[in-house]
Amino acid sequence: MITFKTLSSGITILTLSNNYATAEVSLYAAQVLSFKPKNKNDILFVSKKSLYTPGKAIRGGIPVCWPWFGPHATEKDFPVHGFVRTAQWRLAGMEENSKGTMVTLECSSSPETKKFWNHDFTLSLTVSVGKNLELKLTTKNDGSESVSITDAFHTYYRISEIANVSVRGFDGTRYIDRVGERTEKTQEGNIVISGETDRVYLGGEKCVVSDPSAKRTVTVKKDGFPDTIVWNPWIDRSKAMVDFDDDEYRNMICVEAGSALDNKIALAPGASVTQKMTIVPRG
Ligand code: TA6
Repeated sequence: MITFKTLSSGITILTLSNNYATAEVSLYAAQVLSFKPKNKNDILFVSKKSLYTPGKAIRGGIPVCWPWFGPHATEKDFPVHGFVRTAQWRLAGMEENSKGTMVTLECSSSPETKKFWNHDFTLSLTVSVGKNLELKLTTKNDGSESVSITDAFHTYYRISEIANVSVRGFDGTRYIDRVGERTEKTQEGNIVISGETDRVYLGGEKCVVSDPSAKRTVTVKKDGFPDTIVWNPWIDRSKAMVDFDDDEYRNMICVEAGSALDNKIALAPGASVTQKMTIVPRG
């Protein structure tokens, strides 16, 4: 079943529910905000101080960073993580079958997007809600010149307590540490967080976020996203964010499927690329 509600700010939220799970997807930003397997707690985190205001990013769920990840390479005033996480998308399709419930949202170039990125494109996101949550992002270059993008599903997971959580799957993987001066390092063992963390892991097809206190693991599989970004703002950065409560860093971790930094995706005129992330909850 798919139902709609509109918030006082004008943002429309779709609720997708079936025998397996319930999920919420905002049409503004095409952002998945909630994924609750039947009779279980939410897998995703949204800040209680999040703004649901057109023009501002929603703090949590799965923001779509596109067509650049992080700050713009040259324009300091351009939005961080691109412009589609603050864009209105349109509903392009809905489907229900025995495996789950799907919606497809689309966003395309306009005079507004061309202020930041002077190219013609169609971006389409299919969200499938079943036992797993699957997101499929297709970028199509509608212009007559080649383009290149970086992007990410900036996924915020809800966790019981940051000190008790680990991320498996990166032992021996190189990463760029983005806290302070950028440095390249190699992961040894599981990732555990004990301070501000902002890393781009260069490789790995799948990882597992393990939260023993919540008796839960979440496996993140990806296809077409070479990188995984792991972020926790810790104490000082949490305090500096207006849309994030001071203590909330304890109950979230971002594990993001991305094609970031130097992993640019080039698209010839008329070409398209599809990238996929699947979240498999257990427990
Ligand atoms: O993905 C990690 C990151 O790029 C961090 O550097 C951090 O700033 C975070 O995203 C959040 O960015 P935002 O623009 O949503 O505040």
